[in-house]
Amino acid sequence: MSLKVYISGTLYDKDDAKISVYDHGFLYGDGVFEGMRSYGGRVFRLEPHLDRLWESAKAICLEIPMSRQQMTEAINQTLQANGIADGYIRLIVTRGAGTLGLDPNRTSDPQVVIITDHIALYPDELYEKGLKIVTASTIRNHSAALSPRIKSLNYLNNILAKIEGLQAGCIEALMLNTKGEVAECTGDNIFIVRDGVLYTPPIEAGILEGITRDAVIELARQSGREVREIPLTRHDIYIADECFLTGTAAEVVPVVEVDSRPIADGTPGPITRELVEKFRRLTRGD
Ligand code: PXG
Repeated sequence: MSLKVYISGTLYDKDDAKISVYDHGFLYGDGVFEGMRSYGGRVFRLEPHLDRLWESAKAICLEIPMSRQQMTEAINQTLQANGIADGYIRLIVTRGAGTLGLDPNRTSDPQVVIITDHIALYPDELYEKGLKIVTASTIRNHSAALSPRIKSLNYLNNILAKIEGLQAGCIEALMLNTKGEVAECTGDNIFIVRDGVLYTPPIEAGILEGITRDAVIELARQSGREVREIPLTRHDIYIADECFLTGTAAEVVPVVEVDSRPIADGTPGPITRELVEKFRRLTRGD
C-alpha cells in the first residue's frame, strides 16, 4: 500500500502528492514547518508543536488556512490512513503559488502538507557509544536577520553547517552565534553537565526553542537537578563532564567528542544515560 500524503484537505498517494513549482515555498523557502513524533498513536507534545507552528507563521505574516482543531484532525486522519502508531510527522505550510517575484501578496492558496512516515533514527549504537561532533565555521543566523526561533522552510544556514560536519565525518555539527557563543546543533539543541548541574544556551543565544529541550529540562528538574540556561562557550563544552543533544528526531543522544576533544573519559555520562531512559519512558508512556 502506498503511503498517503495530506495536501490541503485531500489524501494523495505519495507519488501523486505534488505542489506547484510556482509555490513560494519552493521558489523562496517561503513557508514554515514542524517535525513531530507519534508514540503509540499519540502525538508527543502536540500543543507546543502547534504553538510553535502558529508562532513561526505569525512571524512571517503567513495565515495558516485552518484552525488548530482542523489541523489536529488532519494529522490524526493522515496517521490513521497510513496505519502509523510510532512515526514521524512533518507539517508544512507554504505561502502558496504566485507570480515570480518575492511579493507574498501575489500568491494565493497557502498549502498545508502533512507527511507521516517512519523515521530513521541514529543507529542504536550511537545511543550506547555517543557521537562525535565538530564546530562548523558557518555561524547561526543572526536573530535580527532571520530568527532561529522561526522554523522556516529556509534551512540553508543549518544545511551549510551540516555539510561541514559531514565533510569532517560527523553526523551533527555545533553552531556558534555571532558573538562566538554556543548556539545549537544543525537539528538539535545542546546540553552539558558539570558538577551535577545541567547547562544549555538560553533562547537569546539565537536558537530554536526545542520541544525536546523543554521536556528534558522538565525531566531533569523533576528529579531534583539544577538546570541553568546561560551563555556557553566552546571552552565550557570541552571541559564538561557530560554532553548530549536533544531533538524530535534524535530524542536524547550522548556526545562524547567535540572538535577532537573527548568529553571527560569519552564515554556517555551517567546523567545523560539517565535522561535518555527518562525521555524514553516519558514518550513510551510507561
Ligand atoms: N534546533 C534546530 C535548528 C532544529 O531544527 C531542534 C533544535 C530541536 O527541536 P525539537 O523541537 O525537535 O526538540 C530542531 C528540530 C529533521 C528534523 O528532519 C529536524 C528537527 C526536528 C525533526 C526532524 O532533520 N529539528
